[in-house]
Amino acid sequence: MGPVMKISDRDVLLVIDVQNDFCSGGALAVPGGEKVVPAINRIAKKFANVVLTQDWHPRDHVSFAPNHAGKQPFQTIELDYGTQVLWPAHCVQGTPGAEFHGDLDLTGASMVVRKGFRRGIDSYSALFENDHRTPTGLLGYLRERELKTVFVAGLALDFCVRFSAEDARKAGFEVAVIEDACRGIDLDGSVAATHRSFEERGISVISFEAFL
Ligand code: VGL
Ligand code: ZN
Repeated sequence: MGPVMKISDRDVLLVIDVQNDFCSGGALAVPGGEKVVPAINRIAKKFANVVLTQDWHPRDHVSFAPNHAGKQPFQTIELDYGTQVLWPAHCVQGTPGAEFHGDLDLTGASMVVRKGFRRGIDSYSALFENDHRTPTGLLGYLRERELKTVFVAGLALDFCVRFSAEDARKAGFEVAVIEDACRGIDLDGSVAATHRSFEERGISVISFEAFL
């Protein structure tokens, strides 16, 4: 049987944060994070447009628990843009943890978007930082390239994949999340909340096998 999904030149594969710190042994390891790599490599070959994101924080970043006296990872704080989860220090600019997983095949990617590089603001989404206003520039890229459908894969399903998919949908793109090419962190039911949100917003959830 041929592929169920016909990929067009207006489709883009958005690969979120497949970096060492989100994989086994990393500073903010997502369970099974590295397992997304073979699936992403297989489907990326079929897309004419592939964009990668790279979480890219300064060492004094506001989202790092060790930068807040008395705070532990996974506690939250209130910032002027809303509630912020505090994470272990991760994806520090220029460190091995911030590099893409060594087995990720980057050859077909046309664009790498770095995010989270401003000290005072986190950025889960590939399109807007966590104030929902500061643009990364990716929305302009997608529009200027006249791309229409955004397929999302990578890490973590319930944070950066979720926020990226939701922002792309809000901006008017068709959006499909390739569920088995993602893995979640799952804090306080955040994976279940992600699935409910995708359903409410008309974000499709598909399997990477649809492309094979
Ligand atoms: C992410 C937490 C902090 C992600 C990035 O890639 O989902 N999560 N920074
Ligand atoms: Zn981060």
